[in-house]
Amino acid sequence: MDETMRAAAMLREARHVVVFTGAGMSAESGVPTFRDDLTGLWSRYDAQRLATPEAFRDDPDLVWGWYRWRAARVRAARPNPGHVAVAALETRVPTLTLITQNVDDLHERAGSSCPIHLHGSLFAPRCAGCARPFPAELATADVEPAEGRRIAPPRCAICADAIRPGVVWFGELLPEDALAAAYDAATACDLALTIGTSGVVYPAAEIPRIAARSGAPVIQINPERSALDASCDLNLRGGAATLLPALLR
Ligand code: BJW
Ligand code: ZN
Repeated sequence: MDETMRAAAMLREARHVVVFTGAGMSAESGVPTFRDDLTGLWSRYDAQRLATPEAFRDDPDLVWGWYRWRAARVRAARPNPGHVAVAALETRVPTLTLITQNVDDLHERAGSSCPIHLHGSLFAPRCAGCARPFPAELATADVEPAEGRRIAPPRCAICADAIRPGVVWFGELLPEDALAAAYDAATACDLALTIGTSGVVYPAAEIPRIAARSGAPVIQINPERSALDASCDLNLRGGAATLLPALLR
């Protein structure tokens, strides 16, 4: 039996599946990953200048403009057949917990019911001062802003502080409830699927490792080697948009 067929058979038997996704899940929708050599965001941008609280404090217009550009790109993108397959899987297994590191909304748009967003969302801006949510529609440009354009963030109507993207930057804590729910699911599941993540950003990268330590087989979908290879029982080398639909056939 080839590896894809073995993985499909394991999925059919499973009672509680954890699906853990990273940027590679949305790559075939045209959303850039972070660490891929040529197309990854961090090959063109300095993470320290864009994805830290210090970066936002030092140059809010640069950071806000960059996130507006990314949000507009995601709005123009569509879920790929991999997202659709993950949503379909939810109807086939008794319990499925979808845990994503992605800040896009492509899982939701493909029909997944309530993904756990470990790193927040491009579409949930909030006040940097008082944390009040800010209406996303007032923060999203209709037209994709030019890449690299500075845009001044809107101001909070209550405390006048700057509005910031509702994502988790380096050095910030992950949302406590989301992380706890993810850890619980990883401990309880009887099969985990890790898709399109390099597995180097913590604490999220613990999720498949916790599943493995708890005795669940872990299947990885990634065209390249990753830091998670050694924790996985099956390493399926290929893109999410091709392999995931094949697993459900
Ligand atoms: C395909 C494909 C296709 C391509 N199909 N696949 C323990 C050890 C060391 C460091 C730390 C540690 N614990 C904490 C840290 C510090 C830090 C960290 O992890 N640093 C390491 C990078 C060294 N973590 C944090 O700071 C976290 N906070 C925290 O720990 O708080 C406690 C604390 C506070 C103070 C001090 C210390 C601790 C927060 C992490 C937040 C991460 N935020 C980002 C940005 C979000 C906003 C935004 O989008 O701008 O989240 S960084 C970025 O990386 C983003 C992603 O969610 C995350 C993971 O990336 P992902 O998804 O894996 O993407 P890539 O690009 O890396 O990989 C893509 C993969 O897809 C590749 O493998 C491709 O091959 C594959 N692929 N095409 C399938 N078609
Ligand atoms: Zn405020």
